[in-house]
Amino acid sequence: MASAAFSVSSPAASAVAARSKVLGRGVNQGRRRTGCRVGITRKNFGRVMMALAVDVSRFEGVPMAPPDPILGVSEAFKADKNDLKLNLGVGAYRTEELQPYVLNVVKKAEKLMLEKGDNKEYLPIEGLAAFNKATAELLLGADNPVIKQGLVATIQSLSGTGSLRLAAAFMQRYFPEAKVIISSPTWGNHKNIFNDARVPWSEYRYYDPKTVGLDFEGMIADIEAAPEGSFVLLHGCAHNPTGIDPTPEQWEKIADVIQEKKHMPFFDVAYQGFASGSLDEDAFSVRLFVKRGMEVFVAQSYSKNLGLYSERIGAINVVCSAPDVADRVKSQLKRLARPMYSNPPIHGARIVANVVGDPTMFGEWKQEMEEMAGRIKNVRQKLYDSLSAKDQSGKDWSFILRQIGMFSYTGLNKAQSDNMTDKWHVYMTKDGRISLAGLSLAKCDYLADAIIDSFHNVK
Ligand code: KET
Repeated sequence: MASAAFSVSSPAASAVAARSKVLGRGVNQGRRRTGCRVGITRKNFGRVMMALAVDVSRFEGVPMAPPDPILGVSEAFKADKNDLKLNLGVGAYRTEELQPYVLNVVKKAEKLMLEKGDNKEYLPIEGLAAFNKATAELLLGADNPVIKQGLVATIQSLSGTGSLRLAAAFMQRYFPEAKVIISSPTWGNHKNIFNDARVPWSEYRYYDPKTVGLDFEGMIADIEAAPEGSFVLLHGCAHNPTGIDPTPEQWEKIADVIQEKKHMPFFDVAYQGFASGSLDEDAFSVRLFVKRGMEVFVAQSYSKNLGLYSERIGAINVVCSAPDVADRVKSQLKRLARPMYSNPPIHGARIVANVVGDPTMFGEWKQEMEEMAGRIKNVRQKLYDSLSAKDQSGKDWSFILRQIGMFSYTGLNKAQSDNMTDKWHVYMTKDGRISLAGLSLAKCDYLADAIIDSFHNVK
């Protein structure tokens, strides 16, 4: 006899009951699959009234999670068999032939590492010392006084995401009253990170659809209106998804308001060197805040600028007002990391330390970074040219040229983005973002056709 109704109170158990009913799963069937028995048997004067024993998985109450809005796009792309398909979803650099790219300098560093026969011992909780030194110096400038004075607590963590998550855990523990304000829009995972760390967040205005530019007044007003002592999440450069950054003058004003309101600046630096091609130029915003003597959080990633996506190499830096504060903050970051993932992986850390520590390789890296940034700029220009030549409506596409970094925020809405994928096999995120790093010059005309069709023919 298959399942029958039984009375339970928890939602998970109700889901079990409902699904078992639908599935019509038999007792033995369930037991074979799961080996666990869930249910109740009610007896009536020695006679079994209903066969209520239902064998189902203990995970019956676990619903299917939706695909990730960014990484899920790559999965959908892989499943598409059409030759025209184009993956402009995830921000990952491709060559002009649309192939993944391992930097030559990374291969060189790996070869040296192999020859040296480095071991695979555990790293300390805070990571590789040579990496931590290199990463803080890249971010702040090697001769920055805050480094010399021991004011920076740096912990190697699991790339940008893991570093943000560690900082969020720190916030939750030591600033339980504080909330973080994030730009509208922002990288989708920011919300997940703060949600999972139980850090409340709200949005500040950033993007103005009318001008396809920065809503600077809105941004300043919202940062000003946030409760004193809020954390303000800022994209160090190449804002994701909009590709719109404040000007140096605007950064000064943002710093003014944050300082006045005693907020805590919290930078996400995932694209240093990728926006302009220059590591120093792209660190302008962070260095400006540090120069003012402010305490600052900065999460760093080497996924994009060194192409180390799957090595999960990055860091969280906390610039503090005194060396003993930095020591204490660092000790607590280590304490948080230990039960989460114990200690970070060594391979990517060694690559970064070797590349940055060797003047020849450092030079080669900068050159390759410039080439990558340059290829994206070329594609950006070509896409604009194609759109302007093909679109007869008179629409101004020049916002594409004003955006920087890996992405273009096209302004296409969800239905239009769906059309891009369903009709044209162009995979992109549903907020209208396309990764120009996944586009080639050869595909610009095709993409322009897809965008024009979606923009004008889909509401
Ligand atoms: N911050 C920003 C702003 C960002 O765009 C990414 C990645 C990260 C942090 C984290 O990268 P990590 O590899 O953890 O160091 N963004 C691309 C990939 C992703 O969504 O994970 C993207 O937006 O496509």
